[in-house]
Amino acid sequence: MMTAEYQVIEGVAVVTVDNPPVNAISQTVRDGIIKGIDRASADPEAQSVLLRCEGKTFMAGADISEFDKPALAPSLPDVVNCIEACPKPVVALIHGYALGGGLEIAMACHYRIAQEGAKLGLTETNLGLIPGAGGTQRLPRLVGVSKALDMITGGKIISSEEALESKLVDKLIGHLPEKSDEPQNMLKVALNYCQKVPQQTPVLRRLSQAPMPHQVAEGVFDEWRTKMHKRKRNLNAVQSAIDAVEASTKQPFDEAIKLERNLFMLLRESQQAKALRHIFFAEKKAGQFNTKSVPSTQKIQKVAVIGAGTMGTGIAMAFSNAGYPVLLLEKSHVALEQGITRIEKMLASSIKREKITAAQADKSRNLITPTTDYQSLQDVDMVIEAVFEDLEVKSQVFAQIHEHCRSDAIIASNTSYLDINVLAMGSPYPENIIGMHFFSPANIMKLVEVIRTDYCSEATLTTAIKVLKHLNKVSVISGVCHGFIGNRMYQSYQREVGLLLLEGASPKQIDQALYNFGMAMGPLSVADMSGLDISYMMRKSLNKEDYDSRAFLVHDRLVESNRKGRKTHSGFYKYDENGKKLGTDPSVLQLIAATASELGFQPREVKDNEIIDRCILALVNEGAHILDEGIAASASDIDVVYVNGYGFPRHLGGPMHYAQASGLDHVAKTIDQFSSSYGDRWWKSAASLRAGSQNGKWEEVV
Ligand code: T1G
Repeated sequence: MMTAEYQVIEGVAVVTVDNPPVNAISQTVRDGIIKGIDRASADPEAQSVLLRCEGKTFMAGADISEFDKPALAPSLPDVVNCIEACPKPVVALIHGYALGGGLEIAMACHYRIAQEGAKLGLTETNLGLIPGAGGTQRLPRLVGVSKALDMITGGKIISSEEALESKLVDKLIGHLPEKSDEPQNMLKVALNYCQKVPQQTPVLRRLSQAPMPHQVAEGVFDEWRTKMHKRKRNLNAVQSAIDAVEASTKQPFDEAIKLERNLFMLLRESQQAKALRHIFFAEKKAGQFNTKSVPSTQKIQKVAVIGAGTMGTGIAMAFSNAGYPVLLLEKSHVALEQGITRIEKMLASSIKREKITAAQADKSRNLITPTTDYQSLQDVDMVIEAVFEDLEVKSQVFAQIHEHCRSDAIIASNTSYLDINVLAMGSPYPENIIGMHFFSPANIMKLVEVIRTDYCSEATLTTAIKVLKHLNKVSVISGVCHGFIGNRMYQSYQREVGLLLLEGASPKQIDQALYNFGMAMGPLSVADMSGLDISYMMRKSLNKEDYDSRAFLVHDRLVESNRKGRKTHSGFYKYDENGKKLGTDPSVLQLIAATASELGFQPREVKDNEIIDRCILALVNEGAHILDEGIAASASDIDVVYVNGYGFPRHLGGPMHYAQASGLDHVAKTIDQFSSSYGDRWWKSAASLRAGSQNGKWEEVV
């Protein structure tokens, strides 16, 4: 398969890139484009050049999988310079995505036309990089400094309409009536455009020769640095991107481009870039599994959600937002009404945050049918149960579902930690039973743990994952254990938090230390936000010997005195009536001290790095046990769970990648030290950790 074809049509040299699935700019593509441009330059039959792509999209950026290998010539800057220097006008025809290096190539072209619906962006900072082929220099010359800073620091993707408005593209091609002939029709319009552009390319169309972008007020760049320190804290690439854009306003192109390249090459080798590449590919890999055969998948057209509480309504909206008709079933009209009110609030909030339009909200709302009648389940293809987190209650609901559903309907439980095998064993069709653990808010969070019971068929598993892909979710397959992957690891993380409190660290110190490490929120703030009573219930479903009860005695006593966190305006912290944190509650510090004394802890000074090591390595060690038990298929799957479900810093790649970057041998030794100093059985290091990186379960995805 050619990756860059050449043909002349009506005086236009058409260079076509064809590298499915996203026309990533691999070495062969770079080489092919240069060969095509050189040929067009010398071809007397060609008065202008059209650069286009086959398939679903224009170039979606450099080939990320090449970044961990030695750089191969020609480089992307070589391609960009060749295009811009072409003596004949070069036009880029953009459809689908023009991202990263793909947009940099388009900006090296002298003209850009885009199909309506195309999306454009310099997304490199999402990968811990900056544009490395002139993007930080050409974009400000096209759209201005502020727009360029916003796009590059945010790694933002903009619409074709916004691109036209900001002069990033010169012309839009509407979706043509004959959809089936669209590529040909698009080509015809583009050829026509190419035949009309001036044969002599105006100098300003070569952006490297265009004047520096308009001067901006002094201090603008420092304001962006401050803003991004907050919004994209710890991400080095964003600060480098601001430096490179600032250089575009203060140095000639040829000098500033050298700074851009140097910054790019430094970032390319950085741990953050490696971690972000890891998690990018890990998310693509998640949800895939080795199948004995190509399993059939069931067509899912209509779903039902049982339970209209926070989770049930969020799940119902996740489906209705994706265009599925949803039955929302509750046991009483009062509960149903409360659920509908909750949905209205969520829709209003999504509109306010410009996540959806009012029209989309109407469409989604109209797809949800409230009911209290189990008879209405008879024609649904999939049911998701999201009732009270109690196995007995769920078993009763499953019995009612089985009474009214078709025998081939897939039935999922949204439980976040209970033994779904018990529900499957009680079913007449255990092969149709699966877990779909959505994370709250279910209409927003991308992560879903798909729990494969001991009885689940491959068809059921494949169908569930396919449906979740339609919901734009990231699925991770988990086996059955208490808490599955995420919550089981989180229990070990919170155990260390609880012990550190008893040893003398304050709630504020623990939260601040882990926030500074990069966690989205400190663990005690998270506990207050989600409700201390939720984890209290989870612990009550365990046998006492299955967890370190000392670590949770303070949590339990808070719940038992009705201090359940933000919802009761008091937990580890105090909150005002709007839920705003007012600071540590002094009575909680007294409770911690009294409990510590009762348990025989001698308060001591605890250092921040001990807090980080114990909490993060508790995650890693439990994750390694989960890996060894086969509950998770790979270390990268565990990373996907933690980055998408628990606020683990994306630029560290997830807990398992973080351990690998720290050195598994070093991590195993540290855990063994914890085991000897704390003596308890919770620090038994996992076999795969002790085996070190030779253990195949830890292979990196890139
Ligand atoms: N390189 C290599 N593989 C890529 C790729 C890329 N840039 N983008 C996607 N893939 C793979 C992906 O792993 C998956 O593989 C398949 O293509 C389909 O992807 C110098 C340095 C374009 C919006 O950040 O955001 O240019 O799982 O499932 O949902 O300045 O892919 O099938 O084996 O995501 O339709 C900048 C990253 C690079 C774009 C399409 N580019 N890609 O989403 O498909 S850095 C990006 C995406 C750069 C220059 C710098 C999305 C997409 P598999 P998919 P999709």
